[in-house]
Amino acid sequence: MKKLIVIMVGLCTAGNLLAQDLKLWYKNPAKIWEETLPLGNGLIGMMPDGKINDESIVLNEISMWSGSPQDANNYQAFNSVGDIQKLLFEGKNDLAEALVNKNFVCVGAGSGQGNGAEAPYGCFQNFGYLNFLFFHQGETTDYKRWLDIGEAKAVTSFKNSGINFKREYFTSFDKNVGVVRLSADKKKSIEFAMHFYRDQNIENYKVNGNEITINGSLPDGKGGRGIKFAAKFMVIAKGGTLKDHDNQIIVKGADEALVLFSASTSYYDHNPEEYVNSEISKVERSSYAKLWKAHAAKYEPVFNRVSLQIADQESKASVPTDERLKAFFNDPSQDNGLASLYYQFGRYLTISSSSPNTPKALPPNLQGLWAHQIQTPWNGDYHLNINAQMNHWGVEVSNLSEYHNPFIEMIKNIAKEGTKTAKAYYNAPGWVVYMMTNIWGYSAPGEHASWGSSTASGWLCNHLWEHYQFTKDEAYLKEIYPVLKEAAVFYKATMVKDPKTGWLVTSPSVSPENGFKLPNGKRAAVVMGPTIDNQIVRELYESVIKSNEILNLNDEFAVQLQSDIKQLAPAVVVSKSGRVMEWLEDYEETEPKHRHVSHLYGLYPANFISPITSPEWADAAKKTLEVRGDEGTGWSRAWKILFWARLHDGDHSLEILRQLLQPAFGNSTTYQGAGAGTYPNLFCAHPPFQIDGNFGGSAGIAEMLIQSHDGYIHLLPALPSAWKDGKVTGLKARGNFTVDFEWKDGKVTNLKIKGKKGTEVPVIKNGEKINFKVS
Ligand code: FUC
Repeated sequence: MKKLIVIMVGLCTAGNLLAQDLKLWYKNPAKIWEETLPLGNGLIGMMPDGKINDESIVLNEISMWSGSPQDANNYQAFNSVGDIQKLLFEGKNDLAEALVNKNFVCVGAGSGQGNGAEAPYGCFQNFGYLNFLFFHQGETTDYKRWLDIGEAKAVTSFKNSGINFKREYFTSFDKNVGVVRLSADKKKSIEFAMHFYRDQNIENYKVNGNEITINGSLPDGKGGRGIKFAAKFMVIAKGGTLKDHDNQIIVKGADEALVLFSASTSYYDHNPEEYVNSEISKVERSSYAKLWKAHAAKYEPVFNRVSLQIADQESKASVPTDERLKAFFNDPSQDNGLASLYYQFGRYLTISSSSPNTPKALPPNLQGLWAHQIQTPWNGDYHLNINAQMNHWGVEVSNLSEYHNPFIEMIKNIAKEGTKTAKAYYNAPGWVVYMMTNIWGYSAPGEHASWGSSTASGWLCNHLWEHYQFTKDEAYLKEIYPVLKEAAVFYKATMVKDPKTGWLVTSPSVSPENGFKLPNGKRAAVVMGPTIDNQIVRELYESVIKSNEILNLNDEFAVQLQSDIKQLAPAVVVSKSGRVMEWLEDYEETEPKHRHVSHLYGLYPANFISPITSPEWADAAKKTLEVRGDEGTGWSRAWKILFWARLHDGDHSLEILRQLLQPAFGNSTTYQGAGAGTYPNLFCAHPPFQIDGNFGGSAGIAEMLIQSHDGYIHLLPALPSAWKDGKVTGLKARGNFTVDFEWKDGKVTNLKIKGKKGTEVPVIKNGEKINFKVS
């Protein structure tokens, strides 16, 4: 009887708070790259496929970039800007666009239309493959492979000829090395041949006893050599025999083997060969246990800053991840655990694809740091009209603030290059960069007006400011103030007065990357004052004005901005159809369901549009989203999760999370959403793989649980009805607060806010505005 009551209670409640489920796991080896499991320490990456007889591990190094520094600015461009602006004043956008394409784009090959591997722009590329041939002959049973994101470790295990084999892989967060341990429960069972493979640009390949060393260099895109790279592999076998043969190391009859891997490039201003020798020498005498302990001690405290449990009726942890994806797409309410796993996977990818404590660390690129091709899609670069930004949307709220730093450093560097671009295109002071960059500091516009002529400098400043908002670090704010200010200096110097409205607007520009129909029936993309620019410039001016106040700088320039800001276009103009206008004119879009929703920049990441502070604009944003539709490429879906979260509609956010997690098995490239979703290894499918959707989706889940942009710490602002009960610890709110709480039946319980002791902070809890004492 007692048992029956317990079961009944179990059925009646919303679900159980189960332990965090932090494993991706599969019953079969990976057949395609998008099934392999990503490991990385921010510098190097490994993706094992777990094949039984011929395992291949895709290797990466985040600075593996071809190309070289180039000046792609057209220093004559400023001579045309007046004519372009005049044509725009006259409504001749098609002619203005032709002139932009002629005189206002980059010089030279630019990004090589996204195929810049051999151009000066270059591309991020695969490092190579570590290939194993194992000599298993019997039948294999009990096969399983997994990635434990709580430990940052992958494992393949199976039984062959009655012997249990285990392969463990991790990229250490302690020393910069990759580690593979091959073991079995019967002595003398470890037998394999191992070699390194890369089909281009290898200059030396040496096998010597238990070591393989390689080096080479990548084309600089100007007919010479650019980045130098090197790698070293070492096999340490227990028992058995080891010999080198041809390009391979062959191990027979060993009890166990440890494979160590180090890779680096000259990007870091060191000799990569010396570097890999030194990294391997630091670990070659360490036991696996010692290596593991040092790795865990560095990784786990960072990962464990946040925990998330969303209650489920029953755990689905025993279902393989690819099958869970399919089931989630049918009914997301049956597996809340997958939503929290996906959230934590985003945090895992952040920690794995950037190394904030390393000098010259790079931020995650379009693929994080994982690539299996030489010519990566869109050069695996840093696209600045949504993608590189989205890669950082979750870092602050998800308690990984220092993972913003490599991006912030990149912004500071590109700001220096961008002073040349401001001169070249407008003969203006300050700095500007356009919609893409690379590790070489590219700042010029792209090759074509329709996608290459939006400025990104203002949007990048959003990241500088948000980092301050969350950390409240005034020393940092002082450091970045000149970067914010000089970005504003550029806009102030170059904006023009729209003759119709009298507003100060950017010109020329585009609303990324959408176009419209002109009254003469022609299509165009180039305009003055697209809504996104109006919002970005307003936000930038506000942050300069506020920084000047906070830092007591008495900067006359910030005072001038106070009058300029009054002349800017409003952040939102509502169209006759009740939507947020994308341009100054109420044009008909060429693609009404375009993946970019740039005119809602003011809803997220900025905060001009809010159901609390500007409900009419929030209604217009809702209408805009309804017309734009839920579908889209991977990152577009992720952005829409955030939009609906900001509109406080958790059920709609969850519906789009369902679509973001749509099982994706193709890897072609499409723009309108066909094939978009999530690959079996939980990588986001644009398609092809693009990591922004992972980071955006993870940020979206956080935004459903906490928001702090409206002057309140708003708890559960967009809780889906399926997420009845749950518990979260360690989320961050603006003001440098750390927030833990539980919720039951949608109501917050057990709230704890850590921060400056004794302060009272405005909180919205269960729909009520209260002041909460910080502990
Ligand atoms: C932008 C987007 C594309 C793609 C590319 C890398 O140009 O419009 O969809 O994500 O970046």
